[in-house]
Amino acid sequence: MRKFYVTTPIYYPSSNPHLGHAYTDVIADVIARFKRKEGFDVFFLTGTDEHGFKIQEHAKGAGKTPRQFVNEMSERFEKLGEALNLSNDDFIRTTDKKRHWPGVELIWKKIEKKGDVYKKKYKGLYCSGCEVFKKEKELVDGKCPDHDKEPELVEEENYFFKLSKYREKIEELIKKEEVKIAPESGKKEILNFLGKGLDDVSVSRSVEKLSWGIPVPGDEKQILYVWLDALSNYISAIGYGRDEENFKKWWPADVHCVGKDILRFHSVIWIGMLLSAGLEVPKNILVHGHITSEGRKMSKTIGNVVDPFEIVKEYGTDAVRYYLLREIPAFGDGDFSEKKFKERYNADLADGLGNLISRTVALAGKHESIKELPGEDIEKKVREIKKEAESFLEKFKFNEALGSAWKLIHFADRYIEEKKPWEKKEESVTVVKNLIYISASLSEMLSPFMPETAERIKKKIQKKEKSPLFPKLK
Ligand code: ME8
Repeated sequence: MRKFYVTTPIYYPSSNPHLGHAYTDVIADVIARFKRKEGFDVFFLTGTDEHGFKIQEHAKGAGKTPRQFVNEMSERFEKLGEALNLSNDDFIRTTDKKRHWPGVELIWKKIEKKGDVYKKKYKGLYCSGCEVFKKEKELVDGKCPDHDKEPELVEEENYFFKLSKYREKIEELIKKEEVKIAPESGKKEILNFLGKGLDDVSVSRSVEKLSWGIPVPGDEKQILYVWLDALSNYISAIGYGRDEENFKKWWPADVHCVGKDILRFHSVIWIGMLLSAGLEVPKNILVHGHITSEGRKMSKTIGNVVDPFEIVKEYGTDAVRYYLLREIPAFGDGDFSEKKFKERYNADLADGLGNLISRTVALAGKHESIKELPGEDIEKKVREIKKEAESFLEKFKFNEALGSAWKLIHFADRYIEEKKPWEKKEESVTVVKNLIYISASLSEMLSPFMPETAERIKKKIQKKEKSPLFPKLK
């Protein structure tokens, strides 16, 4: 059986999860479910990134120890996974000393042994929102544009990783698509960035400044940079440094799903670290845009967040999954508003899909059992549409794959209108048979996107259940 390893970023549990986190979760889940359906042995990983300044500050603000704080907050991200019906196989926490730390320590040792680590006095502007040193020219009015915050001036001696040494190799891997960045615009952005040269990066902080993290192996006075710690989750979770066999089974990752804000970390620093440690590189990096609200990136720091638990509670898991996958273009930004959400829900789920299933059930009710195969023309149409949807999914174009499924719904609606089975009794068996086949095919096509709905469609058709699939919203 061929393997497939898919990951989400590990989220900072600095405050409650919001709809932006839900988005990456859901797209990674669709990929995982789709690949399982295709017969792959899938490992789907998510988790939380629990060290660093940001967490240290937030814990302090909440009057808790970092340990207490992350235990409570990380659970909320796990709960979000449950609310979204994620099929993840694991949830890694970077504070897990047994499962995560050995992998981080091993990759550090490999990088050090390669001669790629050196100590240097350094002065720079640190944004704890990004957990990164910023260049003067990246600031707007002296502030980090993503976090609306002035970075802190930091001056100390720490360890540096010779990232510059790997610039050409990283460039080549991305150009040749050995590390394939989708979409093309993401690839271009990174090649453009690499084209300007690459600096070495600071990869540790003094323990007096930052105590909440993993100590540098062999130097207790320094704490590893949170990104080096975090990126290693992708190998630590599958056994790097503690279970070689399992690690070999899953690595390299088939796809890392990331928001565009963290593409550079994944396509430059992470690839550099892996090259230095002599490890294979991930095959794909799937970059998505941001969910905006009030025209700005939805973010905890900006404070314009939508609570995913609330909308799941109000509208149901699959309606939320559907909205995210359909309304947010796979590679661009997309806005969330409750008004738009309701419009989509009513038009596509209640009137579109729901109505087709209700009509099919109502028509099927008149016939005892229908076991024959569908007509050839219908089978051909369904096959074509399914193929189209699958090819969109292979390219991670989720909204377009759903568009194909809705093409089938519109086709079935037209078919009913044309055939008018309620008028021509003798033809109605054929029409119902075809509609049942279409409904079953829709259930299958939609299963990676809306797993519960897919099951409910099957049940409704089998049991001729009349209740609506998606009751209309006011
Ligand atoms: O960056 N729209 O964690 P984070 C869409 N811990 N996606 C969004 C989003 C939005 N408005 N806001 C967040 C970190 N995301 C690091 C990652 S990985 C080794 C370490 C999603 O909690 C998106 O995937 O800030 C983004 O990349 C991720 O959450 C960042 O989450």
